[in-house]
Amino acid sequence: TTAIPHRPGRLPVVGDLLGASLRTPLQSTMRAGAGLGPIFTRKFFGLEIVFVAGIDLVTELNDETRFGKHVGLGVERLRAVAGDGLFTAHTREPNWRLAHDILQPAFSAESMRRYHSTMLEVARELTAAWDHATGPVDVAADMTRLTLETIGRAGFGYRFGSFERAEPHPFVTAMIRALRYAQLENVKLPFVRRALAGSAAQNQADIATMTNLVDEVIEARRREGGEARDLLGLMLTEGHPETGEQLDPVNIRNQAITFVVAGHETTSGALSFALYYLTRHPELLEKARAEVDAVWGDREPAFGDVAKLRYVRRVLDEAMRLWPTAPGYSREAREDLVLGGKYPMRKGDSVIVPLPMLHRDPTVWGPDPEKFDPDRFEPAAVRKRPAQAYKPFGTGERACIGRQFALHEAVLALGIMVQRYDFEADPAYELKIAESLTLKPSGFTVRPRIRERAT
Ligand code: MNH
Repeated sequence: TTAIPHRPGRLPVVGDLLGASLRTPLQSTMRAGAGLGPIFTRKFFGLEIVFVAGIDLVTELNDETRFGKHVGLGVERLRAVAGDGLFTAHTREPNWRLAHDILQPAFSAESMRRYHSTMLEVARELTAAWDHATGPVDVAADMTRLTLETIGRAGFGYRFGSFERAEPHPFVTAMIRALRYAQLENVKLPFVRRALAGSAAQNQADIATMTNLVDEVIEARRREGGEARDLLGLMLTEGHPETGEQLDPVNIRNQAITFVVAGHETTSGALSFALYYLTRHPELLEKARAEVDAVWGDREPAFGDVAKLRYVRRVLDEAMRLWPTAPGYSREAREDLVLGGKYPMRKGDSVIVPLPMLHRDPTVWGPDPEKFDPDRFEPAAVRKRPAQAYKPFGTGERACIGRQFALHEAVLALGIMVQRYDFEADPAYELKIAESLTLKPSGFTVRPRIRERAT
């Protein structure tokens, strides 16, 4: 057995706590792991966490016969919010497969086709707001308006009214705080935790805000009935394709919270990073715009026009390479085994894959992994890379169920923004990334100005 490297200067009792940034655990991990190679550990009090960031070891971890999803760290903490909803469920809980099989049809090609007009309607609300913007707009806040409205309407037939509000919807405020609270699960010092994450009472109130809202949404649908085959419709009426078993009311509430949160938070960040990189690289913005002009012209895209924006898609892929907005996942050993021929693991032992580090592995991405270059996602380049090199949507049977939804929505929205506006960004802005389990650029603003030809 081989010792796993860690930063020098590990202290008794507190371990690697000094120098760790509790507000930004992912970025803290990236700094701690720099130069340590494909596997390293960090220790906080009695807890030692193993991180795996190199392609060969991650390829092993993604082998579903030897490893599976581990519900650990922040995700375990989120069970207070989302219970046995799809994201936080243990694979062994019967409700995971039941809900997975019932909800899968909501993400079929046929369903995506139905969401298109809703996605377009919400994008129009964004452009209506931006057309009249008198000053800089906060990109992450507006992308959150867009994605929250989209999942609300497409999944639940519910309008949050995000574009009519000056402040974020109370659900979002409660959610961000609840996610931060969960993120600080491993902070053992109660006063530090409280200072950073708020009190347990506040957390209970935030969970209640979220639960009450989804209860209201579910109640309204039960009252009004209707034939909608959206997520909520499937949850309330559909049985398992083989057994006919239906979801129970508590699980439906857990799924509703799960989908409202998972269905908007990460897509919002991905769009925000993509726009950030486009404003930093005017020549790439021009290239994206030339594509949109050629493929869409001045028209609104039909469903089939969205997937034709190959370059816009690569911009998003590359943004999610550098800053995958769900920045990691955990894997656990299905049995006693040896990882990489060197590191013994007992059944149930787990490790974390910090995706921004995997996505910068120099053996895969070359000598300048920090460079933003959408051409890395040209089909010929993708074919040359190992299959497990790029995992922004996770891996295996527990990978993201909403991937197609997110990509259709994001390509559509980015296409429309590029089609309609020139962007003036503050050249002095330096990328600052806020973490609340997911990643978002913080304080990034642009002034959108309608292009001459788009009026
Ligand atoms: Mn999504 C799981 C990333 C958009 C609903 N999602 C995951 C995982 C990653 C992920 C990574 C796996 C986590 C793990 O292994 O612990 N998701 C994303 C990203 C985007 C995204 C980067 C946007 C960009 N996700 C969406 C959207 C929805 C959604 C949109 C819903 C409409 N995601 C889920 C659900 C799961 C999940 C539900 C859990 C699936 C399961 O375990 O069965």
